Amino acid sequence: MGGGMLGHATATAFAAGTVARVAGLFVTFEGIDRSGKTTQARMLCEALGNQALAVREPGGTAVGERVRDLLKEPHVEIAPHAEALLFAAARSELCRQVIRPALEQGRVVISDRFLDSSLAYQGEARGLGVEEVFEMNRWATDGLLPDLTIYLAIDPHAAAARAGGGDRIEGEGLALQERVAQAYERLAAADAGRWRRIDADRPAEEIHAEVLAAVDAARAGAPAA
Ligand code: ATM
Repeated sequence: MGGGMLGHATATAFAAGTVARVAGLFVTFEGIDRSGKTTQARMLCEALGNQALAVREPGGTAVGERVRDLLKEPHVEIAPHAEALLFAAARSELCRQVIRPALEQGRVVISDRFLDSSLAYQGEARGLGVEEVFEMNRWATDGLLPDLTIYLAIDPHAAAARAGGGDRIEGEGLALQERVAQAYERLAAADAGRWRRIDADRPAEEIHAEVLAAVDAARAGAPAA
């Protein structure tokens, strides 16, 4: 398994902000494959209406969508370092072209996955090291972090029983999803101010109500957890 979770010094420096905070609210959804992120991101977006902007990772820009196709292609072999760099390249474009401008206009940006996916999948599950992947992404994104990260927690066996899946990473099976789930648990526990852990093995409407409450709390400046 990869390096440790974020060191205290790094987490503190990043929380303090290397880049000035912008207006708006940046909400991300995280979780293993088939945890319901995409459904919940859509429901939140619909609930917020025009003030919301939905994005997905990787994707959302010309480069990002092409990188997405490459990363999802089942027959392309990609080594872990290149995989991490490709996700970060797509993320960098999305931050500069879409997310930051929308936040500066005061919108609520809702992203289906962000930097924490790279920490969990590439940093921890692929063994590249969470600190290393974090630093590389900090450079790629100019230090943009979500205001609120919703973690949809579900047992990997229960998630596997749900329909869907099938791309290159999803096809790697339960062992990878278990490592990723453990990584998410540690990341969420290490920064309770940003993360909100929600039990995802429940009806979508129940989860949505908790998501809305967490977003309201984040807007009011209250701790997310
Ligand atoms: P979706 O589940 O959101 O479609 O993402 C596709 C895959 O990309 C997903 N695989 N599985 N299981 C998670 C993976 N991924 C990473 O490994 N690192 C990242 O930084 C991102 C954004 C996604």
